[in-house]
Amino acid sequence: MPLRPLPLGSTKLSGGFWLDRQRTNRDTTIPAAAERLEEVGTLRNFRAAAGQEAAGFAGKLFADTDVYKWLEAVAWEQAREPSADLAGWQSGASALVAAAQEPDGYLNTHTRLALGGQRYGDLEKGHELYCAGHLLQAAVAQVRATGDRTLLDVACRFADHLCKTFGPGRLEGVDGHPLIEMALVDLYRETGTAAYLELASYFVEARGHGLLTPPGHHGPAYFQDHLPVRQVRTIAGHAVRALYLAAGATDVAVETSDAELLEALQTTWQTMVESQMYLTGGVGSRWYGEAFGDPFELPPDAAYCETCAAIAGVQWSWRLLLATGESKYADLIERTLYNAVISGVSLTGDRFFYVNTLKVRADAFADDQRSAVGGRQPWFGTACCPPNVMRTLSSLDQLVATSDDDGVQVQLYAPASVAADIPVGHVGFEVATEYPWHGTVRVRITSAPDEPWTLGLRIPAWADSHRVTINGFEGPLRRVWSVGDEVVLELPVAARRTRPDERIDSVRGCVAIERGPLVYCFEQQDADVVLDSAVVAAGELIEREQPELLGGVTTVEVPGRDGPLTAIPYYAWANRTVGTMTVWIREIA
Ligand code: FUB
Ligand code: ZN
Repeated sequence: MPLRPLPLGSTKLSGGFWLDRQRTNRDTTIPAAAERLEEVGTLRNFRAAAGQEAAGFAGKLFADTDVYKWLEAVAWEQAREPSADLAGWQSGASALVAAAQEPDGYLNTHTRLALGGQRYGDLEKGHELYCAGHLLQAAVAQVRATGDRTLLDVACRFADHLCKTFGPGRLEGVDGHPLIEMALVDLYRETGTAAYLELASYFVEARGHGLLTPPGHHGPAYFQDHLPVRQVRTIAGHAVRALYLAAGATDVAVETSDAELLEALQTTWQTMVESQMYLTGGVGSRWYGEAFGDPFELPPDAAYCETCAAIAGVQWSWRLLLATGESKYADLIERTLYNAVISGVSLTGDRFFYVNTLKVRADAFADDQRSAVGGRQPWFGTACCPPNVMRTLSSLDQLVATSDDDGVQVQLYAPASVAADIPVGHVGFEVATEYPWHGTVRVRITSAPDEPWTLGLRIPAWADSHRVTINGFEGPLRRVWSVGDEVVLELPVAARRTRPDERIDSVRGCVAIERGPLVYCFEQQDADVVLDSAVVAAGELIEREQPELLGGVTTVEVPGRDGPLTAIPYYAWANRTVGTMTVWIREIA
């Protein structure tokens, strides 16, 4: 792999935008989830499956995953900073999960409580391996973050059972909802057990051969069973499924040195970015099937952009970044995190968007709990998104930097301390910045060997210029560094206008405002004219730092035909009132 992730704990966010969000996640979101998981019966399902309480199954058939994703967040949080609450949640819920496991390693509370223990009867819709996948991921997080092997033992027993059950000459099938592929590779990396990688590889290769019967009116693309993964060039079907599969297939390609598969995945990623992705990094333009649309089918008002799909996109891009070293993947991680992911949770941390639309019309009608028109919700009947946000924020430090044999690369700009062991020795540095509000990034070397190494600084594709100085002078970033050396990167975060591809008919003739990595939007409450018919004009974009607004943002005033309009960062919309909102706005030609 060209790039490697840094070991857990070697990168620590120390302030700024993302640490604020991590604090809210830790102090509000994760504790609130502990209450919700009890209130709605998700934890009780485990007690009932373990025979500790008499109760029927509550929730959706994949509800176990809500506990697993939350446990994953709890684990990553403890790596950031242990606490008695976190430790208590971890030991309590992990013991419950272990108690619910069956003697042969199988574990699924829905199967036990609602199906009388009947397994694998509905691979299309049953989500049994999807649930297993989230358990495996939580287990890997737990042992890495805390050293606690409770879930890892459960996960390995379950994975061993899966290896005995699935594969050529055994049960030949795949799960309707991918995820197990990525999770098995994670478990393989943690344990070194080759059978887990082999099973992941089997699941990737078996897909696309019509093993599944599509549900309802859907076709096989709904769960990516229309084409073998290595033949896909345009991503299709249910967005979360498609992206988890792509991430897992990338893991398999890397671990098996399968260049053909990796190339197919890179091409598919490129097609997605060029033609199937919203400006926010959100994906999924169809409510029907929660699915990708055709190329350039990107209606802003009907956007689905599920929070989980954005998170899955980050996971896939991270894997491709490591596999190729190409910074366009980190660019998309940044775009998606700042926009499509973080819009999924309120500034207060206790309300969530499932759907991250790019436009809400006046008098829009919320006929679905998932609709953004109703504002962020405290929880959902299908509660996949909230705990997915939690684990993403808790593990964000891990995306800040990477390393290779030549040095360390800063991938996300945030106040942080970074340390890494590279072949020439131990390196360390501190990053200070007010990114994304200001474009100055200072890196101060705190530890350096006597040999040359390269400090890599990603230049985002949105930056049309940049300047780097070392101790005040321009020069190469490969050198023998000394403790105290200071590198200053200047990125032009000034507000800019972005125009859509002509082929996206629903926003043709419109413009969007971006500033650094942030996409902006207009809310009716900031406008004196009716937003649905507002038109913006040429002229200066006026930026205003507003420390008291929405947790501290920079707004952008845009000249309009009928007076100026104020734009706020998209992630912050619907945090005051919920009303008309738009990212794209008509522009006078
Ligand atoms: O099917 C499990 C989860 O529920 C999916 O990932 C989401 O899209 C939602 O449909
Ligand atoms: Zn979701």
